[in-house]
Amino acid sequence: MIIVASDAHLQHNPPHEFLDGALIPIYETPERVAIIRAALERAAIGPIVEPRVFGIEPVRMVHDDTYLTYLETIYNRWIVAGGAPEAVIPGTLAVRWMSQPHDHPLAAPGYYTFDTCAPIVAGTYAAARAAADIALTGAELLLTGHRFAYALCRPPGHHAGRDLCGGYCFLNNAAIAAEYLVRSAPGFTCAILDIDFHHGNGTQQIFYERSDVLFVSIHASPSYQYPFFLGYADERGAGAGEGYNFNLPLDMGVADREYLTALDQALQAIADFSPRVLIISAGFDTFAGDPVAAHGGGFALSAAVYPQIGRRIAALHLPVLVIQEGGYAIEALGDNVVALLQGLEE
Ligand code: SP5
Ligand code: ZN
Repeated sequence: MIIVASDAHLQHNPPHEFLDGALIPIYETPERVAIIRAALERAAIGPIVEPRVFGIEPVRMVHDDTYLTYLETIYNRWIVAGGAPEAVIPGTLAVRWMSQPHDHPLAAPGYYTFDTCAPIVAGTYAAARAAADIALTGAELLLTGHRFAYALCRPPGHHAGRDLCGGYCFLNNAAIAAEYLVRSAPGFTCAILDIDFHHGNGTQQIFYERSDVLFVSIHASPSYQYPFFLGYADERGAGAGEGYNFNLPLDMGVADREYLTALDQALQAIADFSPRVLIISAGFDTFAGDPVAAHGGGFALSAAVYPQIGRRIAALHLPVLVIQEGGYAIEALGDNVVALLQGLEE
């Protein structure tokens, strides 16, 4: 298993997020990557390689130019306009009947952000671009014949839409990799299986009207969990994409057995689609006691479930790119990542 990682994420280190009405130290920290890397090295999972630099084009295939310019420039513009230097966090949000585009540095964050948990600092855009390069490098490894690759992306991506950031996500790494793969040859297809605790609202939006990328997500039901406003079972895709979006929302407190039942349903849908490659949006906030999932009610998965998830995914006999998303139970995060990857390779 080849691992793709870099230190570029260190530039993205906001001090806080505004979570459920409280300004708190951010859960999505650089330490997450350090802990995962240490566990990968300890377990000797495979060589760790630096990402190749792909440039902006594959990113533009997923995200709007105006949004990319926003991400690249907002921190400096925000500071000049009097915004707090700690991080860009929107105050006024563009919603429903008041959603005119706005370019004022203190207003634009409310147009391009859907929550208060995606703080932007000076290095955020560079870090997010490096994470996209990590995912793209993983995709390229599959195209050159590798069966498995692991993209250690930070910041994560699955909440980011075409022109929206939120939930610690700025660029949708999995979507950028999927788009790159399906463009690599005519008729190429890709499935994305999202096993982060939270619904991958951004990935769903990006591919909602597409039949070449199947999106399947297992997550806490939006009836009680973030991102609340998307991720229900009746969202099945639209237009040409009808039938190519599959959500499996689960109840609070779900444990290994129920989770694996949902996983088997997800894997059956992927087998029926029969894609050329599979991308896993791999979050580990499904783990019992994850502190972010605990806000509102989490799952109760044990450490023993992650190798089983890996084994069941591997049984599809597809090339697999694992892309890192969430996971905030720091003490267990590295071991859980290793467990999933070892299960895949068994
Ligand atoms: C990549 C990733 O895992 N992002 C997760 C971001 C979640 N942040 C917000 C969580 C808010 C939970 N509040 C729920 C309260 C329900 N009563
Ligand atoms: Zn998550």
